[in-house]
Amino acid sequence: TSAPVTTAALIGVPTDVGAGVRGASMGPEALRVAGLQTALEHQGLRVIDTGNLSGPANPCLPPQDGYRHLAENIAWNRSLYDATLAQLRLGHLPIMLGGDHCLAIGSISAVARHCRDTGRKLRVLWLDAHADFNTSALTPSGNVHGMPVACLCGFGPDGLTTLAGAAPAIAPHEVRQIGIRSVDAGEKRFVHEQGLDVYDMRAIDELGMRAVMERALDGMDDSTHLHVSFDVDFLDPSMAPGVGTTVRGGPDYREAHLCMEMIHGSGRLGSLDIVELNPALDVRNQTAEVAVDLVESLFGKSTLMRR
Ligand code: 6HN
Ligand code: MN
Ligand code: MN
Ligand code: MN
Repeated sequence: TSAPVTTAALIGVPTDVGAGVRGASMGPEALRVAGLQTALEHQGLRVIDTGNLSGPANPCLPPQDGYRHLAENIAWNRSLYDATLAQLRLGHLPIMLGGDHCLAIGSISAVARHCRDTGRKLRVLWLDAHADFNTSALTPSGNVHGMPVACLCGFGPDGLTTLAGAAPAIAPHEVRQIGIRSVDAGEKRFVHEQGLDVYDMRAIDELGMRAVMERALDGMDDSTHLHVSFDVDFLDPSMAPGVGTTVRGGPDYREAHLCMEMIHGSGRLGSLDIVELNPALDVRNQTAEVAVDLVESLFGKSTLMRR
C-alpha cells in the first residue's frame, strides 16, 4: 500500500504590521512567483492555494506602551488562527506564506489548539537569526515580529496570548531554536530564565548542523506534530539578502539544506511558516528562490543516495 497523499494548503498572509521595515507584505506573491506550488507538487504533494488573507494596512506609527500596531497585529493573527485551524481540521498541512514573523502567533496558536483537541504532542522548530522572545518591557523596537515566541509562551498582551483559549498556547520546552545569532540584552536574560532550548550559530559551528538537528528532533514519536517556523533571515545574508533584519554569519546553503533534509527525515512535519521574505529588499527574487529550494528539501527532494 502506498502512503496517502498529503494535501498542502497555502495561506498567504500579506502583513508587515509586525516588522520594522515595510515590504514583507509582498512576500506571498514572491514565493508564488518563485514556483512554490510546482515545487511542492514535484515532491508528490497535492496543493491548494487558498489565496491571501486580508487585514489592516500598516499605519507606520511609533510604539505605544511597548508595541507598534498592536490592534493590527491582533487582527491579522485572529484571522490566521481561524484559517490555520480550519485547514488542520480538514487534515491538510498548512503552509503560511508571510508576511512578517508576527504571524507565527496565529499559526502556532492554531497548531497548539489542534494538538490539544487531537491528543498530539507538539514540537516547534524555530529557524531564525533571532530568538523573537521580547516582551513590551524588553523590546528595543516595539516590533511584534520580535515577540512571537514570548507571546506563544504566554508573555504578551491578552489579544495575542489567548487566541487558542487560555494562555499559554505552548510551553518553552516544546520549542527548539536553531541558527540564533542576534538576541537583545534583556531578551537574552529572559531566554535563559525560561529555559528555551537554543542552538545558536556557535553550536552549529562547534557541533555541526547534523548533531544540532539530531538533538533538536530528538524525543518525537508517532503522535508528535512538528511545526517549522522558517524565518528566512535564518540563512546567511550572502544568499538571502531579501529580509528586513539581516544578520551576518548564518548557515550556508548546504547547512541549510541538511537542516531541511533532516526535518523531512523525521517524518513528522505537520505545518510550516515561511516568513520575513521582503521582496522590496531582494535582488531578482533570489531570496524567494532559495526559500523555495529549501522547501523542496523540506518535503523530500534529495540527491541519489537512499538512507
Ligand atoms: N524577526 N530583536 C529585534 C527586535 O526588534 O525585537 C529584531 C527582531 C527581528 C524579528 O526577524 O522575525
Ligand atoms: Mn529573524
Ligand atoms: Mn523571526
Ligand atoms: Mn559555517
